[in-house]
Amino acid sequence: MDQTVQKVTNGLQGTITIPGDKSISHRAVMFGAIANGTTTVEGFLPGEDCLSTISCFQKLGVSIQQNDDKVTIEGKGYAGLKEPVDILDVGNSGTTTRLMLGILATLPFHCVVIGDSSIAKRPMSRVTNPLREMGAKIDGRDNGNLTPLSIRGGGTKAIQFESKVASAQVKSCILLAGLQSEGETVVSEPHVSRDHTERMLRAFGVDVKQNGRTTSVQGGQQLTGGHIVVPGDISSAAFMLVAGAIVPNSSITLLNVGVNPTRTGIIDVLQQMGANLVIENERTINDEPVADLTISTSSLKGIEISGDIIPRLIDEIPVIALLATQAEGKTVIKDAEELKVKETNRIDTVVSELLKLGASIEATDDGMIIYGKSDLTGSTVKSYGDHRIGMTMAIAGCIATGTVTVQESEAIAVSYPNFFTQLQSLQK
Ligand code: SPQ
Repeated sequence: MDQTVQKVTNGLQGTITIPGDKSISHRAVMFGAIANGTTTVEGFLPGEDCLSTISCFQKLGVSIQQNDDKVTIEGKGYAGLKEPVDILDVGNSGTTTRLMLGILATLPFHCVVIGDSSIAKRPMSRVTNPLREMGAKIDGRDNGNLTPLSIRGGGTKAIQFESKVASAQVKSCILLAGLQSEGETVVSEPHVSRDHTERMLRAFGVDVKQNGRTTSVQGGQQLTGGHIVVPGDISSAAFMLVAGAIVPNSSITLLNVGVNPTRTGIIDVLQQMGANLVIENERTINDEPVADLTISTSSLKGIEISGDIIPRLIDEIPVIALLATQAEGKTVIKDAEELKVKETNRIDTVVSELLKLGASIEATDDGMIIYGKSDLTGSTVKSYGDHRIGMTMAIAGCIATGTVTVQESEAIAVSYPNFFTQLQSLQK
């Protein structure tokens, strides 16, 4: 589906409530499914990825009712999960694939996991290899690296695993498998990745130990259902934050944004570039920090983004690249090779599509270099089926002269189903 976006002439103004966090919504459903007792979720993200998680766990025999942002999960512990008759289709969701494999690795039955054409290209050996080491039987294309994957779990043993990549999906997968394995499972990573799994497992009554880049759980722990309130997704808010910073005469307030420090790299970048950003009403919900953010247009300067901050803003790099096209001077993004294994190779897709609009940007082996400030010109661009590329291009349309036509814009529903409605509501 093509979506056209016109240059915004009178600025973006107003207040919106950012929809639920995708990472936290997935985890609420999965942990509710393996917990004992009922879990109720409020603020759930009804995006396609999280609906895939619900559908997979329903196929595993768990009773789950979802109505917009409310979900009720009738957990019966691990014993409540049964061998599915059907394949488990994860759609476009890497989080569903990798976290669910961690749970399936401990269950004594057979499952087949498939996804869409993007999932079929994403590397799974980063989780299937350690899960095999723990004792799960896994096969699939490319020796178990690519979907479709078949898995027969059960009888797993704890592992001491040193991950080569800073990935919350890898860390969460191994910790989930560790919960039902004999002994203590320890995962370490090169930089700290998002810690929603650790925080939410504690809310479900699990003892999780964390020390710097190392996290561990003791096997044999049971989860107890409860009430989870999901904050707004800072990765979705990022598109509106960038719009507010670069569209002339804008001032917008985003309510209920999750500001977990493992996710707030975008805030640090905006502040370092000179954005006019106010953080208010800071509070904590279910052990997750939340705040309201107000951003207004300002002049920006280029910076270097590398090292420890990368996992804290990995999903925001496409829209940060757009932001950098409007900053004076050079912005260098390094240490971000992980972008190559997302829904698309996001180094290639963001560079190729911003070039079509007239940006001065070049790809590097581990990131990109952007030279600002450039005037962007409307053109036809593609999302390549990647929600974050689609939204980046739509925000570019707000400042480009003429019209930006975003092809395959339906991908945006993966994480931000009401993106265009909210963007429209900010225009006078
Ligand atoms: O779920 P999926 O498809 O992997 O989604 C993405 C996204 O842009 O929405 C990545 F493509 O987010 C990941 C994120 O990049 C969600 C996530 C999580 O919920 O644990 C962790 C990050 O991935 P990783 O591989 O670094 O662990």
